[in-house]
Amino acid sequence: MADGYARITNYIGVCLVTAGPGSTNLTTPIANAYKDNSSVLAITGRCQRKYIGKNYFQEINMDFLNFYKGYFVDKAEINYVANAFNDCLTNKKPVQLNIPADLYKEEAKDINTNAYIDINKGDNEDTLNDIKEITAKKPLFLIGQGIFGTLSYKEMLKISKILQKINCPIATTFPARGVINEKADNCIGLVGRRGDLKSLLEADKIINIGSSLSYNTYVESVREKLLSKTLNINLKLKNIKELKEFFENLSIENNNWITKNNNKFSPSGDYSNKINEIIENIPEDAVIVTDAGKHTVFTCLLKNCIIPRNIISSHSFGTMGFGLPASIGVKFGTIDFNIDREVVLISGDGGFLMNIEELQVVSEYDLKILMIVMKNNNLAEFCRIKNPNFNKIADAFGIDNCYIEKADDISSEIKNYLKKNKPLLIVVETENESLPKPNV
Ligand SMILES: Cc1ncc(C[n+]2csc(CCOP(=O)(O)OP(=O)(O)O)c2C)c(N)n1
Repeated sequence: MADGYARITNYIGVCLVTAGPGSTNLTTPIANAYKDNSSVLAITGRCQRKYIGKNYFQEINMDFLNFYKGYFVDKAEINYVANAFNDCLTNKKPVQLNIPADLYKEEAKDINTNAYIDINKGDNEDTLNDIKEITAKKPLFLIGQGIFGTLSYKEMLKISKILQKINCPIATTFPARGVINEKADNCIGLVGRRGDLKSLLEADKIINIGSSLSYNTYVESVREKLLSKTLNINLKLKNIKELKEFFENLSIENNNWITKNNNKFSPSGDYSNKINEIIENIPEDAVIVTDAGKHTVFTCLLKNCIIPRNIISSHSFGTMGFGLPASIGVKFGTIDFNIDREVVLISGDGGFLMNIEELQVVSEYDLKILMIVMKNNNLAEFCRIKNPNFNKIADAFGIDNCYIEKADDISSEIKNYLKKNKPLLIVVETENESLPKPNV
């Protein structure tokens, strides 16, 4: 939930757990946030300091959550909170703040607000001065989600306009999709494992802004070739003005040397047809949250992203069970930040079962989320599964639900849902379908 909240708001998602088992339950989500560069602040419990290391009830070494960093709070000082918050926000990584029980009884003193770094102090100046001219004949901009820096949500939306004005092809990683409207003439869209490779190969210079260049983007077979012609620009944007100035000061051989690849994947079997029908019936700017599985790939291949965070997925960890809680966090984020977008979860049946108890949160807060479970009775290609009756489960949680067998019925259910203001679970019976081969 905290991860979903952080991604849609481009701010911080905070979660709070008890000591021991509460914290071990966070292992997968924190690893997920770490791999996908998401600002999750995990506040974890601990026994009183005098019992630490003494085999006390629920006492265990807590370092396992420090994939990136963790703070053990040893004194009642607010600086721990300020530093953890700052680290988490500016570095786009999960941070643990572990607070022993006895400290809750003390009052925080010595508040030194100068102890943490001011994120508004520029550290981009060198980068901006160093790179003034790009002389390549076939330059290609590769944009990753690092470009979002610590921009506000509203500023994230403004990047598209700046990028569309550049007369040079622009490609994106999956997490950055929609940073420029994929329908724009100069936008190649997604590149890499599930996207275009031709443009990456043909470019004579790839200017990377904000991509970690993971194997999802620079796939194994062409990785070295691509790395050798990549220029990394380490922009950490704090405001949109910096990006505007960067492009205004940059002299590039402006040309749109590539024709857009229109050979997009088109739906063929039952699974992809139904995913396509869903995509065509929800608002274009909806935040689609996926789980991990075939539905993720079909959604990725069939959706044209027009706005940042059009699709939120577990990109680098591929975590089943991510979708439902992440969609809840996204929904809370849209409420808190006045983001007027529908939230749609597309999940497989296997992944949906992994965190199905979170339906209680959807029910309790009456969150308007469209939850769609693609019921193919299979875990991707791996094996068949027996499913419970998802509709009865939704009934038990007091959530409206329906069961769809034909693709033609998807449209009317979604139209009705959009008119109302409450959650709905749609179970879509689906045949299994093989995925197209990825680029490797
Ligand atoms: C926690 C976890 N366990 C196992 C996997 C390996 N895995 C990836 S996709 C997948 C199957 C997903 O099945 P389902 O949720 O039904 O979605 P579908 O593929 O049918 O769309 C599995 C087992 C994983 N990614 N995460």
